[in-house]
Amino acid sequence: MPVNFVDLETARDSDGLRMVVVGGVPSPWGEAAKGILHVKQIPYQAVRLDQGSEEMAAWAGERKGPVAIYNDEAPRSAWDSILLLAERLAPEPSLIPANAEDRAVMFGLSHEICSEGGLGWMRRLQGVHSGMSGGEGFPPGVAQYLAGKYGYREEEAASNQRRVIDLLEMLSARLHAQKREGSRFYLGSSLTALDIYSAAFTALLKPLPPEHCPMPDAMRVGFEAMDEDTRKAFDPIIAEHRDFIYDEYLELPLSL
Ligand SMILES: N[C@@H](CCC(=O)N[C@@H](CS)C(=O)NCC(=O)O)C(=O)O
Repeated sequence: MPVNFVDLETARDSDGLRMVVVGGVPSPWGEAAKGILHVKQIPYQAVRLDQGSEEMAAWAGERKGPVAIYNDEAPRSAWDSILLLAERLAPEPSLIPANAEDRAVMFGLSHEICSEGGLGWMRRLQGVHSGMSGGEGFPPGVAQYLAGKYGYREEEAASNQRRVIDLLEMLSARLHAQKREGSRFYLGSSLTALDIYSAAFTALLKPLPPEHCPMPDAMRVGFEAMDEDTRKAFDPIIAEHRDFIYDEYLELPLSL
């Protein structure tokens, strides 16, 4: 079922789970959260983020997405807090390994994808850098806006690029090793939240095709832009894994 979008008043006046999400583009943090809720069949109302709305900021506590709000509990915006809430609301199917060591690996690798300094964060800064230096990244206005909000510093561009390459190589090496063991998942032989994070964050390198992911052309160019070395590090196995996870577990087309 497509995501149930409602307006702010409707969401605010409701109980249960509500989620503020970025609209119009496949924002990977939001798409991962939607994917987790879909796999667990947790019903929720979604509201598209309006960065200029004081009322929305007062309710959600910030001007970013996603923010998950359950009943009268405090809003949750961190990727891991949203995952833990989803596990609490619907323990099955579990997306977090029961074994402590596997769990540590799952959260560690997910951190490298989703947290500050991780793949998503650094790809965003790469798009900002290229958009601000006349390249093919985000359109200049968008790049300027994201630069101020997400800590862009020009002198860090080269180390940001190295981090992206390093993470892409680490993730693809793991998928290749798993494939040799006969598994299509990052960890063991079943789906974890890590598979969903990787699938969603691949949008920042190669968004799903327009029939599955409609988005403004200029933003698609920004999501896809990459230098030659980053392109070489983006092993096809990462997008193949993404296609497998979307085909088998997630919902297409995306509801943006
Ligand atoms: N809170 C998330 C990250 C949130 C985030 O980076 N949101 C971006 C996703 S593209 C956003 O809201 N962008 C739109 C904007 O800043 O206006 C986490 O660290 O787990």
